[in-house]
Amino acid sequence: MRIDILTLFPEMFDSPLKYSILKRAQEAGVVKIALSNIRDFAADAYKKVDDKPYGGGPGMVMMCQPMFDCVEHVRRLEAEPGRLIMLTPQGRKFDQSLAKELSLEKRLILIAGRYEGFDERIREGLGAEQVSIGDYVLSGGELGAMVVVDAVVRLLEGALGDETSSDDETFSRGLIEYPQYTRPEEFRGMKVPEMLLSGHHARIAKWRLEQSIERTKMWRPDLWEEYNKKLKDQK
Ligand code: 6GU
Repeated sequence: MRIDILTLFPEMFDSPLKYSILKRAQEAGVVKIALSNIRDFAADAYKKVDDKPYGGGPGMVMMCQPMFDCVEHVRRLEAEPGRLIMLTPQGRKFDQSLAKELSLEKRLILIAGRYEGFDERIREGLGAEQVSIGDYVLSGGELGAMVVVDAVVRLLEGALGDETSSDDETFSRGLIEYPQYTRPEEFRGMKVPEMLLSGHHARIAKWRLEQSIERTKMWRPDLWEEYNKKLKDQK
């Protein structure tokens, strides 16, 4: 997969892309991540990328021209046009199923905005989708883009180590994860559940599923409702 990230602050991505799974996935050639600075496409000597909103109001709005030029430039770098996504609080809520969906694409182009927002013609004229990472306002789309990149890349074939798999974890089945323990068997009087020391793989699997169900009911009743609706629909 190729991921282009268009931003006014490419340096913000240096550190998140440098560690662990994202680092290994890039080194292994599972993903290529290319950063473009929107400001490089500003047309005037002041490198202006934002301007006052028509009709008045607070803040500044991202201008069309640098954004169109930047998108058209990165598009020309590869034959694959890619799926164009603007990160904005108005977008479709990002979740594991959207992460899965995006992980099937050959290319993503992510636009991280700043200021009060984008000129509406950017979305319209470029045919961009909008994605939000949750119902709160961030000061820019960069953190949203990082969240999307992380959640998508770890789903790509070969991104996780051989023995780890993303099939089994929280959300992939619509349930949250069962409790995990590692050594020692007892820490400050707190014991690892007997069951996990039993070596009965089938019983352990059953226990874990029960735990997942109990925890989902307790901590994420919204997911539990969703899970039951899906089960019903399948029948
Ligand atoms: Cl993707 N961007 C901004 N600026 N705010 C957000 C967001 C994205 N997702 C939630 N809030």
